[in-house]
Amino acid sequence: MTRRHALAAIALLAAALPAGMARATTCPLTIEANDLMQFNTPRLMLGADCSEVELTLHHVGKQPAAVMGHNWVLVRSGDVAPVANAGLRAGRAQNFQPSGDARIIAATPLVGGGETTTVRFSTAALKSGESYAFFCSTPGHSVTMRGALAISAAAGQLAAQVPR
Ligand SMILES: [Cu+2]
Repeated sequence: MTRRHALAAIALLAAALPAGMARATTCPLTIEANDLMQFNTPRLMLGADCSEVELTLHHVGKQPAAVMGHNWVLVRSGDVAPVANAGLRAGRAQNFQPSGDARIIAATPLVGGGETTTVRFSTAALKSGESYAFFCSTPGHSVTMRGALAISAAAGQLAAQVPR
């Protein structure tokens, strides 16, 4: 086979791969929480090509989890208040998250100052046109500790965070 033929064969193969066969793209997201009951960003952005997310929550404060514990919970925007209330009833032993609650798309456990936790989740459950929010479900914290998770319409865009 000549070089030109080989290149043509490769081009044909690439064209024959359906879009859905694209390899999995794991997008890292990082967010910080502090002792002042704040996240460091009100908005997290995902590229349209992210098939999986690896979110890392880093508590940059000094207070222990029992005093100033934070988590990161992802739900549809309208579910923040009801899931926060259900989390309150679930209690600290369950990281203030109702167990088996289908409204929770992804969540980390509680961490205290200096600790880091990571959660990996598929974006398959995320629909374009739907509005998603993240919050901390420690009682009272969602008042200030909440933000939006947006999915970019653009493919090929890397996950990014927008500073406050
Ligand atoms: Cu919190």
